Amino acid sequence: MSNEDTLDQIEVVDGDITKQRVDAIVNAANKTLLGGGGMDGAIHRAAGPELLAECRTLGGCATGQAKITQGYRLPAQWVIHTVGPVWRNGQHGEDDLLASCYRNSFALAEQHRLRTIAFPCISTGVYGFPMDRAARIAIRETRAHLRNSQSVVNVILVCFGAQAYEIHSRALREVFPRS
Ligand code: AR6
Repeated sequence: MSNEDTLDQIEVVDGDITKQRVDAIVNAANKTLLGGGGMDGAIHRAAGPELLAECRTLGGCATGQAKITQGYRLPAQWVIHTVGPVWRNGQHGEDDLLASCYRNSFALAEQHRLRTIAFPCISTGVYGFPMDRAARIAIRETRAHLRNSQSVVNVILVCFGAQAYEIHSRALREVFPRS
């Protein structure tokens, strides 16, 4: 398999996740799944109160796991809620837990036969995960999934701002070196 195998199925954009026209957007939530600040709050505001009502029925979510709801007033039909790890010092399983967020989100996308999915930079805001390290994990997991995917064909990594976009573009070139 060439080094660039699934590169054309991954798009890094600078944008707002609530605006993405995809089958599912991923929400970087907290364990309660009852909303929060940052992007979580923006997703709930854009989706409308029905999203919180459905989230109340889910009983929360453990770190590294994922749960799915409808998207209500969002352009995306579904929201996959995942709970990223809080960064401590990197010695508390943070890398594996972040990788699990991507794997479990992809697993739900496959179960629902979704084709397009947009991820935010999970854990890199309030939860403090170093963005460069998180970006390499996000891209590595995306590449691994696309190589064996049954349903998902396009993945958008949504960066909020120019700096996040630059970091992810660089990480993409690292994970897919030109042969
Ligand atoms: N679209 C895309 N990315 C965004 C948006 C947006 N509209 N808004 C912010 N970001 P964070 P976390 C970026 O803090 O670190 C919530 O309160 C932001 O710049 O939203 O996983 C939850 O309820 C950053 O790079 O998520 C949890 O309590 C990235 O999204 C907690 O925050 C993630 O930032 C989760 O913290």
